[in-house]
Amino acid sequence: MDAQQQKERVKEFARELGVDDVGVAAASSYESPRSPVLKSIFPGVASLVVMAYKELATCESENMQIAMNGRLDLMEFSRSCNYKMARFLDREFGAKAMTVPISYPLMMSRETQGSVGDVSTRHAALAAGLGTFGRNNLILHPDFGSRALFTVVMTDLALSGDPPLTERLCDDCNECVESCPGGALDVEGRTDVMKCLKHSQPYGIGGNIRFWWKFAESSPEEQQAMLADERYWRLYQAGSIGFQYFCFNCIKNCPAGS
Ligand code: B12
Ligand code: SF4
Ligand code: SF4
Repeated sequence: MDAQQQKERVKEFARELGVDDVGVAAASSYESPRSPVLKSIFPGVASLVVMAYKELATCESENMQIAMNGRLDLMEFSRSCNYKMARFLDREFGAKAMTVPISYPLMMSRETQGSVGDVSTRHAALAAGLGTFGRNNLILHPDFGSRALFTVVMTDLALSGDPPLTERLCDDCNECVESCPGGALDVEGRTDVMKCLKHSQPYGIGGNIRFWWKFAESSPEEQQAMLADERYWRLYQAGSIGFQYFCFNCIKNCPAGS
């Protein structure tokens, strides 16, 4: 089997898994200036298999439990697809493979502020021809627009890469910018991470630290009241499921996609 036939076999397997779209990139065409160099993670990496998943309509719900549950469903499904794809590459071609998740685990430190992925799945999707950047700094997929999420399987198998898309899929309607509650998209080409986090993850690490700081300085009566407060209960849930998003505006309000 040549590199082209191997790629077709890999794509066929991805579709059998139920993945919505799949693309392949040569590792050398991945460019993400702020993320670590791929070879520092996987010295033999030759190709990236990038899988795309359509976000469910749950992201449109004002009920944030239902909205997040759709994302959790997608994350669980994509984790299984990643594992199966990695095992397939090993079984079928004797190739080494390493998986990259939708989001977590992520390098957490004050320096990176939990905002730099070890492998940027957006830049991998761009290199694999699965979409192009929009005004919301997300990759717009030709069919799913902003409602597309990506996982990556890195492999030492040299597969033939897909051509990058050249079409601009964003029509600059500005809906994403106007509906962002924190003004995180005001500067073109840059998401203000802190402004986004404040609204999209109010019970994330910042909220957690503030809560426990205040708790430590409070009297026993105040502490009791704090533990009975909805804020603590929400922090508890966000922590136990990993994290919880409370904003999907820049994806749900984007009209791109067919
Ligand atoms: C950490 C993280 C976050 C952090 C920080 C994001 C950040 N730094 O931009 C926070 C919590 C703020 C966040 C928010 C969101 N995230 Co997030 N996040 C990630 C994660 C895990 C890493 C991102 C990363 O590596 N950033 C660091 C480097 C690579 O980014 P960067 O160099 O700053 O890149 C920016 C610029 O270089 C610029 N850029 C680069 N090239 C080009 C080219 C052009 C033409 C333009 C205009 C811009 C541009 O755009 C980038 C974004 O600002 C990725 C998954 C992953 N492993 O990649 C998901 C990911 C980016 N998130 C995703 C989503 C959906 C969201 C949210 C909508 C939250 C939600 N409710 O789901 C918001 C959207 C925010 C937004 N509009 O930008 C998806 C996006 C899917 C897509 N279609 O693109 C990803 C890819 C998850 C996935 N695996 O699918 N996220
Ligand atoms: S997720 Fe919400 S807060 Fe973050 S950039 Fe998108 S619209 Fe703004
Ligand atoms: S909402 Fe409009 S401006 Fe924003 S990314 Fe989508 S098409 Fe582009």
